[in-house]
Amino acid sequence: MLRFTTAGESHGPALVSIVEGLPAGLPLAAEQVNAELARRQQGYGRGRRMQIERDEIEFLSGVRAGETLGGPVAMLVRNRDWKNWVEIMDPAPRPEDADGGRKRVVTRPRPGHADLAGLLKYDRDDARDILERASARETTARVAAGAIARRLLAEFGVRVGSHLVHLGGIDAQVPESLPEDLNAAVDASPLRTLDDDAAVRMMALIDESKRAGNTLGGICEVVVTGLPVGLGSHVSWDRKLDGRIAAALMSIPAVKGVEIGLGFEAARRSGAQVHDELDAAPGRTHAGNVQRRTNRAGGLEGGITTGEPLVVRVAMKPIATLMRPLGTVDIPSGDAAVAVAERSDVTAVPAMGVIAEAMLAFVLAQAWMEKFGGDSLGETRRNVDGYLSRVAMRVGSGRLAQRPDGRDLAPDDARRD
Ligand code: EPS
Repeated sequence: MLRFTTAGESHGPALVSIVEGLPAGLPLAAEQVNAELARRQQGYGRGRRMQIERDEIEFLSGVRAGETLGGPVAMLVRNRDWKNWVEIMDPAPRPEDADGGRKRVVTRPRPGHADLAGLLKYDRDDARDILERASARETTARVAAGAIARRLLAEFGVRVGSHLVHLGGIDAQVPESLPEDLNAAVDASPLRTLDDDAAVRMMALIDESKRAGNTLGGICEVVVTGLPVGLGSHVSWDRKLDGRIAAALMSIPAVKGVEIGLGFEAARRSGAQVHDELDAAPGRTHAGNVQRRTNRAGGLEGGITTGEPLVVRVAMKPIATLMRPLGTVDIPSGDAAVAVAERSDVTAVPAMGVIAEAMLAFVLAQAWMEKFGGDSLGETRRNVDGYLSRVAMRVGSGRLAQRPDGRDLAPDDARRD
């Protein structure tokens, strides 16, 4: 099973990302991971922290001479800001300090943040013990894991991209057909959107929100091309790929909604206006020689990929740290107070798109390895080729079906199938 875990606090010494279950022989260079980390650091509306950090990984294990070994890949990302936080985040007890090492204690929890629920659940007196881990800084380690997943998928022609489609009440116009290399088209844009006019208005809104001490949410669309039919499964709830995708994306800090294809809009339409009609499409082998006239399903039917592009929209609420803070209670006294105003961003929606790409890439790489397996990349590739050559023989072949050896099935065999 392909899986990953992360460790690290926002202002601690470093973040760690461990990816396990990769096949051996996958070409992998630190620069490929770092390129994704740099993309996550972009976006208009981020605060000063992003000027301090320059996120780069160091491989600690699992990679040799530019190839995976099949063992866990551990990656370290140092926090440059750590040097400013040693006294506050020191793992060691500090008996020499009058406050025992507990500086910048947070007792006025921010509405909408994990501060209060976490503090009560973990029985802490200082919400910093919660917020340092709840911080979206952790998503750096997710993007590092996702970069490896993306690298695996790229071996098979699968490409993951995203763009921002909404920010704080302003919609971006989305063209009828997206550029083939979506990220190449939007990464240079300060908001990662395809609509330059909307971007200008969004940036003005971000400036206005900053002056007002307020924050903004938004929506990104993530698009995956090159997937074959058959990842995920209809047979059990926890193998349905749409559910797994939604869970992974909903786990991103501040994400409040996920739509696949038409999403909520599908509930408002009739069946004839929702379901994608089929045409035979000889040669479109990855989709079983079929083409859908529309892609309202967003590339998934029955929890299984269809071979059409996977299209997912992810909604992020405004960041919970407001510079003009909201009302709260002071925990020790119970008195009315205003929430803590930690340094933060006005918006991180452009970065969320990159994080969503990473999480989606990881779930797809997991489904890929479940379907095709393989201890080495070569073995995975042979399994993929075998499956795709079978799928290529299906719809429109003029036959019922064939055996894996290529011989026609006799009608009785077909019945037994
Ligand atoms: C964050 C607050 C800010 C963000 C941070 C997430 O950090 P700081 O408190 O150090 O200014 O910049 O995001 C990152 C550090 C990052 O790498 O994305 C928060 O409270 O969630």
